[in-house]
Amino acid sequence: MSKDSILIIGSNGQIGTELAESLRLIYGDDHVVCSDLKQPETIKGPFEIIDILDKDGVYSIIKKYSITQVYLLAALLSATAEKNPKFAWDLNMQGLFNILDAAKEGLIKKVYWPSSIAVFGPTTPSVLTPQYTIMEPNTIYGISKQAGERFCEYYFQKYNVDVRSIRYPGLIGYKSAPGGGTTDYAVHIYHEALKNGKYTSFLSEQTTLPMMYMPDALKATINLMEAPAEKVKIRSSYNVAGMSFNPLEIAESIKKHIPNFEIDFNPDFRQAIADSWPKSINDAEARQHWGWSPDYDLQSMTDDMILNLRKRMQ
Ligand code: NAD
Ligand code: AKB
Repeated sequence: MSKDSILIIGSNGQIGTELAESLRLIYGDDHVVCSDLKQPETIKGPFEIIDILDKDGVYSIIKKYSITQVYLLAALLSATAEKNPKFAWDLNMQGLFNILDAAKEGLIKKVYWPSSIAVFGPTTPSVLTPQYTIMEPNTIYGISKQAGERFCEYYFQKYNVDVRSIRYPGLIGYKSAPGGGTTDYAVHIYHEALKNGKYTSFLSEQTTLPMMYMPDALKATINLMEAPAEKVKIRSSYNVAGMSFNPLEIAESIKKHIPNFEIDFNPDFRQAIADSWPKSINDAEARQHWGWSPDYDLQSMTDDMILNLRKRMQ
């Protein structure tokens, strides 16, 4: 049994719900403490109410459970952040500082903090966007993620903090609902296809974005966290790619299961956010440094989503 004890902050969200399950399989229920602003409907292992902005509260939970690793997932995502930019900046940045400082002070040994493809902006080359390129994000979410990446690297270089990060694309899964992002349509579309046979997309038909199926995101996250430190050569955040598609293409993949499925389009404010992001990602460094490769493409993800959502709806 590993001696590590893990704290997930923001564990009720889209990633946290599934990450907690995966980490508990590896480390055991008692070694993975979940935490969020509110209690979830069902609690399987240790759970604590934590507000990431309450530094003393966070530190006391870290001490209570002798936590060695923190996965910091609490944040406002792109669409929600645009509605409350000042609060999004405060939450996304101060939350990160509280955990980086805990590591700097020797309270914890390892930190996971997710970045996003939102660090890229309209001036970034949008096809096969490389690890190192122009980064001029024009959303508050992207600005906070870019600043967060710089601070992760700074804390690694100055204070030897073992912080690891991935620039997730849009994530898609059947176990949990997305929490206010621009890529959320690619989750909603499956639910609406199965319930109503039709979906109105808030992004236009040709909006191609990088996406990833949740099992691949969990694999990337855990592989990066378990990689020997010398293999983690990038301490800002790693590009990782899964697949790229637009609303029309995901609809086509759904039609293989639901032939009468209909999609129409009514773009809203999220269109401008999506238009500022890459269409596809070059993840050569993640592949070379710690052996990343995805298992799912669009059709195999759709097959699995439909199969599992159908089971859940029975
Ligand atoms: P989510 O919105 O589904 O979950 C975030 C969780 O954080 C929620 O349960 C929320 O209650 C909690 N939270 C909010 N404020 C908090 C606070 N003050 N203290 C404690 N908890 C708080 O988000 P997610 O999709 O699970 O994303 C998790 C992380 O991954 C975020 O940093 C996000 O930017 C990043 N990310 C997600 C995606 C994606 O597609 N889901 C893509 C790229 C990056
Ligand atoms: C969002 O759309 O905000 C997230 C992300 C890509 O960071 N899914």
